[in-house]
Amino acid sequence: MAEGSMVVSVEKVVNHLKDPRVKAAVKVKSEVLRIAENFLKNEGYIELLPTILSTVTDPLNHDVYEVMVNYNGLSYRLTQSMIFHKQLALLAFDKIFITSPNIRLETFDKSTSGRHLFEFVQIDLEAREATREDIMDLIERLFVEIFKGVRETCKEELEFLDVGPEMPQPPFKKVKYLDAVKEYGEKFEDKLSMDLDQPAWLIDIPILEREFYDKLSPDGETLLDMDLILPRGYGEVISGGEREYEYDSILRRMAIKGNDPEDFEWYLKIVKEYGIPPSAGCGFGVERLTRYICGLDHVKYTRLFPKVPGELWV
Ligand code: ASN
Repeated sequence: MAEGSMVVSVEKVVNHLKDPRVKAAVKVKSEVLRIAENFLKNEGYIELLPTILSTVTDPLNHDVYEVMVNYNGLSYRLTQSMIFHKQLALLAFDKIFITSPNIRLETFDKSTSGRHLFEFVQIDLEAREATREDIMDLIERLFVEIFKGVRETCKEELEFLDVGPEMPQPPFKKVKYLDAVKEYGEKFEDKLSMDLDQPAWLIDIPILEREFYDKLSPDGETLLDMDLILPRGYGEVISGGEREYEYDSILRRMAIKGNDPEDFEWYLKIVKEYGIPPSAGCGFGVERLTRYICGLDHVKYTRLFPKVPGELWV
């Protein structure tokens, strides 16, 4: 066993299963899922089932341990996000979403962040011809719906947790990444989050701070993308943006980020030979949003079987 890793005892697992905080949070999360799925279907989004194994997955912008699954000599990866499948799915439908389990084998220093699980779920959505503004507007309306909904259907649980989640009040403030750096310094996310009392969009993220697939803005230096930052230290809950969709631009962006085109062979072949449409989308962390609504100090309380970085759970 590597240094810093830990096998969780059976007693701790059972205590977690019986923890009334966990029970309340899991009920709230179940309602968040129901409300989000209904809302998106009413907006014309088609639900896809998740892809778990894939030849291409999100390279991410931070270090995680790589997972390859060897299947009789064929190599698969575990899904870190469905970004490329979302873009390809728009060859079939105009608007799609997935309640998507992601595996990201985070480094052990993330175990105490309160925000990381190495198996988590995001509601991942994408819309053909959409702009970043369309997606921000959709999410703001969705958040109002979710908060309204859980206040009605989870009264008992929210009372038990002693939280009255504050209603989101759109439109959310927009903060440019470089302005946040000026105000709070390079590692600004926690400080910015602590200063907020409503969610805020972090926009115009510099090219090297993000993956190659978010679209370059006409300024040539920042991207047409966004994160949603929750208030009071809860931090990032959404990332998304408009996407690169032209073969040459994608290759240029891969070169800037140092991604190897060989790792994305299938995706690149389809983009080159058939084309994919312009789109925008985002994904929101279901556990992170639930943690915020429930006022909990760690996302692990939002799952019965949480995969905390560095720990072996059932
Ligand atoms: N789901 C995100 C997006 O749509 C990507 C991610 O999870 N990193 O941009």
